[in-house]
Amino acid sequence: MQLTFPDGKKKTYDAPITPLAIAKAISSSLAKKTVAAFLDDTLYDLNRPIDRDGAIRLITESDDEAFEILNHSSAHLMAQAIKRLYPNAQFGVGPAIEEGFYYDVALDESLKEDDLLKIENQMRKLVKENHEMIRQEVSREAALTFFKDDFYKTTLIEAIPEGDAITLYRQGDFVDLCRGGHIGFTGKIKHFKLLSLAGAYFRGDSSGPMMQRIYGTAWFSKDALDAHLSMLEERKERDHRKLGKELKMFMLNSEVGQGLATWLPNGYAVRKVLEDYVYDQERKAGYLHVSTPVLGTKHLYETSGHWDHYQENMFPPMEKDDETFVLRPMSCPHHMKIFQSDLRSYRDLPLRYAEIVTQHRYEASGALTGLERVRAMTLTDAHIFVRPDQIKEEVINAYELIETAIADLGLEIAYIEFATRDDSKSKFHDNDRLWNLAETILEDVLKDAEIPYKKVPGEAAFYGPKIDFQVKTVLGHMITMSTIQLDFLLPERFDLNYINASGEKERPVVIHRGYISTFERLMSILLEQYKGAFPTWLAPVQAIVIPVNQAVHGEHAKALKQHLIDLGYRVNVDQRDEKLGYKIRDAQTQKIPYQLVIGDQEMAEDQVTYRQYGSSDQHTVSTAEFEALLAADVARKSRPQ
Ligand code: TSB
Ligand code: ZN
Repeated sequence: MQLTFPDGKKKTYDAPITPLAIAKAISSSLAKKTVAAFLDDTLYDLNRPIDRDGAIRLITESDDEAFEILNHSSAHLMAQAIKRLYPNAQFGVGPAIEEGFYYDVALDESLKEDDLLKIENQMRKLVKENHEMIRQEVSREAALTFFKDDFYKTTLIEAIPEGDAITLYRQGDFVDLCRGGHIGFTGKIKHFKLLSLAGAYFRGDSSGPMMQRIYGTAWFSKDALDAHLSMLEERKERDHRKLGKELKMFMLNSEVGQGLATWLPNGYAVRKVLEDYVYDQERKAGYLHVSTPVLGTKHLYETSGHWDHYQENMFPPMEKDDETFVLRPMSCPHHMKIFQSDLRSYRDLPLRYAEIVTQHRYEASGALTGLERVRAMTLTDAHIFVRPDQIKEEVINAYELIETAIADLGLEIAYIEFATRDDSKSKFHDNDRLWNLAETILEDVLKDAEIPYKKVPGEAAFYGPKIDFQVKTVLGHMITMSTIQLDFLLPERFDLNYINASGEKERPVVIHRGYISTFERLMSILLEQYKGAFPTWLAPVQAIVIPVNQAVHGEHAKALKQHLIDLGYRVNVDQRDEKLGYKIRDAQTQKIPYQLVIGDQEMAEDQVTYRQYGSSDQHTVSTAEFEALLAADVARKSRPQ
């Protein structure tokens, strides 16, 4: 048997050899770090003998694949521990996931957080016992016989395609059905933690039994585990749902309805700044603002094709008198009607209609997440009607407008997704000529403008391909924010025309543009990004005036507050009869950017003593100086100082 190593060297062996033995022969430190191996494209467990020729690549702890192997093995380790503690336990699936692993368990009793510690301790015992994880290939019949009393595993075995190998893994007294890719010995799993419990349907099927899912995570070093755990802590702290509640930004209430967010005064203050920003930037960039209804006739949405291709995301129709209405999931058809409402000449184009659009989409209840994915949303939308020769310039204009906004918001574009169609027929309109045209043009624009992108087939809108701007939140979570979509279909379905230079009718092309997403999604991103401590231009309350002594300085403080409000700032005054220190701490909890303390000197000299959020430094300046400083802070938006 001959193995070829990545450096091209070949070695001959006279007997089957495990990846561990191969590593040991090279060095003992390599053996310690080796996790498994690839023989050509087949993954070999650390202790699975290799008995044929091929290209060998050892996987060590620092390789991308290693984390998955460790975590998959940890799921087995956890199952073994559970089986020891609860001999009647049965198991569904237990895969490695992006940040760890889980296993679905069927138990008579329902587990509590405390039980996780118990299971974890049992796992540590099994690590000490250092069981070898032994792979065994078996026939379908043998597998079914082995698991004959186990509904879950027999169901899983039956789902394995005919002809595929079936393998069992044994570690001590515990045997599991598994495709493999293991670390060979329980003793190699050292740094892990069980994290949480959830309910999960067996194989995700809501008509089947409900199981208990246990999540955990395993790492190769204590430092890596600790770092991950503190990241999880930080993520909890930054969760926009938690922050939104604490800072009284928005409300999600089941009586109002699932996925229907209510903006409270603080949240709306932020949203209004963003609305004004959008309006202003668009006005400067030549957009025309319009306003259209949240309902339309079902017929309007049949004409556009939404009814055929987007119906599952729409709320059901409403009938009244002789008309049938739908709540709009998008505004495009309304904007098509605006274009159609007048005679258009080639000189009128591009025509850029922008609107802050409230729209409704039926999202599955399981998909709803705080403000990030809702059912009623307000989009910073636009539809740009162009001549074919204007497509490129307008896509680039839209791109630049979005790029500026993302920077103004202090966010970063992680990457651009170029979403095209795939062959799933019902999702996309079926005019191949228009599809190919739109995809080619959009891709050419991206290439010409040297905008790097990632192609994702199947993610296009039903009417055309799009480029989606993916933003990465501080926690590493990717989220679609802005979008530019190229559409040849809707102009055709609405029979839109303009008169060209030779007096003939021509078809315009539409660019759909989502500017800074919906306010709901954007708010979720911003809350997490800033941990609720908004930069001054966005903060719901930008400054709070705090009199040292309410009886003496209260009136002056109130007048200063009103003066700053009149200048256009959002300012409060704290007129409670509380100690100064208490009021300052309270302002800090509300994450107000500026605290302005007014005492005798400030009152006499027309000064303020200010302190910024997160700092204990105090500065005494004239009121006029403070105003200039505030103006400069607001003007730079979220860009660094
Ligand atoms: C840009 N017709 C186009 C429009 O002209 C359109 O609606 N495109 S979209 O379907 O991609 O949606 C635009 C943006 O809305 C998305 O990029 C995303 O940022 C945001 N969005 C989509 N669904 C939701 C949702 N359920 N909750 C919150 N925001 C959403
Ligand atoms: Zn649209």
